[in-house]
Amino acid sequence: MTEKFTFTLHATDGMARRGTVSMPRGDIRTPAFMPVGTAGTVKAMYPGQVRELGSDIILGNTYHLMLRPGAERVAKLGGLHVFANWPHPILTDSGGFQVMSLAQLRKLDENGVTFQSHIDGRRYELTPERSIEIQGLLDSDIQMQLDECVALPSSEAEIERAMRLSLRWAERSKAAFGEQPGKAVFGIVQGGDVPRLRIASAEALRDMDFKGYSIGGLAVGEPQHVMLEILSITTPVLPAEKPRYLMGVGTPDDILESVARGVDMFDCVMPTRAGRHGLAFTRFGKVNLKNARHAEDHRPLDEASDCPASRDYSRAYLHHLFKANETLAAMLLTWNNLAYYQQLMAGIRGAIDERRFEDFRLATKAGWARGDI
Ligand code: PRF
Repeated sequence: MTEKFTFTLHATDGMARRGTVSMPRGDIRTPAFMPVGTAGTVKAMYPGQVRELGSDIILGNTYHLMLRPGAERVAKLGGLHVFANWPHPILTDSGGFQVMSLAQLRKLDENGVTFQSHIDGRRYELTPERSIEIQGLLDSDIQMQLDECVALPSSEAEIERAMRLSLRWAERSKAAFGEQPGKAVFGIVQGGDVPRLRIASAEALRDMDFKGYSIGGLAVGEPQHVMLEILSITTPVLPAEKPRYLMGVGTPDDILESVARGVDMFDCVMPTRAGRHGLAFTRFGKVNLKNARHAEDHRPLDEASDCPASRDYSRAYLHHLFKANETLAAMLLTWNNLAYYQQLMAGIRGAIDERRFEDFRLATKAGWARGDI
């Protein structure tokens, strides 16, 4: 822990990096997976449980929290860490991405984006300055610039327009954030699936000297190989001594392949959302507990796991809980999935430390390929 936001690289193995982000509220061991706590809660999990699984940081959303309960109210109640009983680091997304996927009657111009709440239809405006103000009211440790993410496929002209706008918003976000030694605002690389635009975006952000860099605009409709090719050309442009965060990614395989291309931080609703819908992640791949073939299966998801959810409940029981629509179904599978994701990250970090990441990558993929035994 330090007074200032710092990033230390401990080891590299190929492009894979092992590091620590240090800040006043704690250290983040990288490569890191950040569970998504959209509305101030990692759904179906107690904060203490999320921590115990090895999460050093969770994510919160400007968009959801500004609508309900409101950023000023969270500030009055002591900030998001106090409000949500999570005293460790919190990263917040800036809101633009969620506005584009959730809000109604959106209007985007040079100044920012105006929209109607998906909850009560009220009108709001989000500018780069207001997004940073809200993230400050939440007391977020790692804040994101406001950006525009276009879905793929999109035309090159549209991708370039959004990327250039995001660069102008990066300048404004950084100016609004000012100097806050224990916190950071990250610039977000955009540029879709166009290599020259990705490189231009990463170079321009690099020259603005952010404390860390996000890679946005991926996992938005393109095939995995395209995402990985874009990562391979983007990370070499970013400064080696700053952390790199791939936004909204992904599956265990996406994470393994992105670490191999130099990414340090990840967040995704995959383990939590899939858990609520009956999908379990294990060392042997995915298991859909809603499937009738589990109705009389005595075996737990993984008898060798040290997570009670993975070890102490039969697949038959989990299947029953989903069929009966029981709350415990979502709780147990979310727990199993976050435990699996954090075990994967710990495995990745150990392998990079010992310079055996490539063996680890291949062995992990071989485990998934064995299928649901
Ligand atoms: N920008 C922001 N948040 C995001 C994304 C982005 O491009 C993505 C894309 N995968 C997820 N979350 N601000």
